[in-house]
Amino acid sequence: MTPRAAIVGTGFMGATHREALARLGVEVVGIVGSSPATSTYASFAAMLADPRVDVVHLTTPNDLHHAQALAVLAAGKHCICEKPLAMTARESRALLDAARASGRVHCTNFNQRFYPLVGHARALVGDGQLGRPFHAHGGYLQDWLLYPTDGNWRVDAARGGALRAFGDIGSHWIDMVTHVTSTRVEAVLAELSTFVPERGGVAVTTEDVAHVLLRLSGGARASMTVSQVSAGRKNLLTFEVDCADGAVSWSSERCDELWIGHRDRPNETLVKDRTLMASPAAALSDYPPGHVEGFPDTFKQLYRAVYAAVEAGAMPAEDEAAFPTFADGHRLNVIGEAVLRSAREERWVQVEEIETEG
Ligand code: NAI
Ligand code: SOE
Repeated sequence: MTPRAAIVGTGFMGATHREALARLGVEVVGIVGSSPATSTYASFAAMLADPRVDVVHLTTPNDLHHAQALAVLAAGKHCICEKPLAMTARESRALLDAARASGRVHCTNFNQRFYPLVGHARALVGDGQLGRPFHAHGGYLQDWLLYPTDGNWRVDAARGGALRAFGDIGSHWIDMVTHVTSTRVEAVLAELSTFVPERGGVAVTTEDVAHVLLRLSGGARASMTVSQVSAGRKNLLTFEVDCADGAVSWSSERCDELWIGHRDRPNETLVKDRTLMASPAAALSDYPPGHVEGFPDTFKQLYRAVYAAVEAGAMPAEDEAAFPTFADGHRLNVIGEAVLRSAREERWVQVEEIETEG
């Protein structure tokens, strides 16, 4: 039987998840909003008690993820939770443990790695066609919090987490780059800056900008710039990976192009064309060449992978899953705490240092 879904949250992501599920033909049997007017259920608990619901999508503000995801798993449902998975590494560890114990399918919503040409970049690096990865650089820039009059629950540490720009968008960059290079972050050196110290008369404690140096497994290095105060940059996610025999570079503003750099011959630009792309990246493209597949398509591709596991009836081994799991979400929370400590103590912090503290 085709699995059925319920969605918690009716904002930007609630609508985006719903649209992606509609495109896949997954029935959404109900919605839980923050008020009766936006809900089809009497309560969150009533949704959990509904036997028709197989998979719950959590698209609520960050401070609600931990309690809601625990309840979803305890109710025996599969869980797709928006990023960041939790407010702290302690919370995300508890979620990962609960998810593993439940045997249910668990996913952290790092959708952006599902752009077709990001998948192709991973295939090129993974196949060794470009040689050993030396270093990655790039970032995630936005401008929607440029002015002191701009505000959102994300700015409030109690709702969004102690890290804001890094947790909100830097987490996507790290997920994407470690996915492309098949590496893990081992250590970080971070500087966090708050350039707009007050919003709506309230002092801001979360960062507008994060500059982070990263040591990756296998010896590669990375640097990232994350900002929510970069005028004109609406939602620019970029990376370049420079390898021993070539390079790849991608930008969300030109998401259907992949730049492939060479030393001894002209550089190439691959325009998305599934007939020219390696499997499994080719399967991330449903549209013919020249027909852009963008941000909303990444959600569709992510849920196709997750629902295939749900239909198969078992959570795949986490390192073989075709989608980001709670283990990936937890890892990002751990890296986030390393970033926070590094910025506060002005030193390199090993990710292991945070992990071993539990
Ligand atoms: P939003 O503010 O647009 O929507 C949040 C929704 O949650 C609102 O409809 C609000 O009424 C509802 N809500 C609040 N408390 C609730 C409760 N107790 N029960 C049910 N609903 C409740 O926020 P947005 O942008 O949709 O972000 C939600 C989450 O999605 C965040 O964790 C954010 O980091 C993540 N996100 C992920 C994106 C991605 O690309 N993967 C993009 C945007 C957000
Ligand atoms: C706001 O910064 C936001 O909606 C993030 O929350 C998302 O994760 C990112 O994909 C787009 O920007």
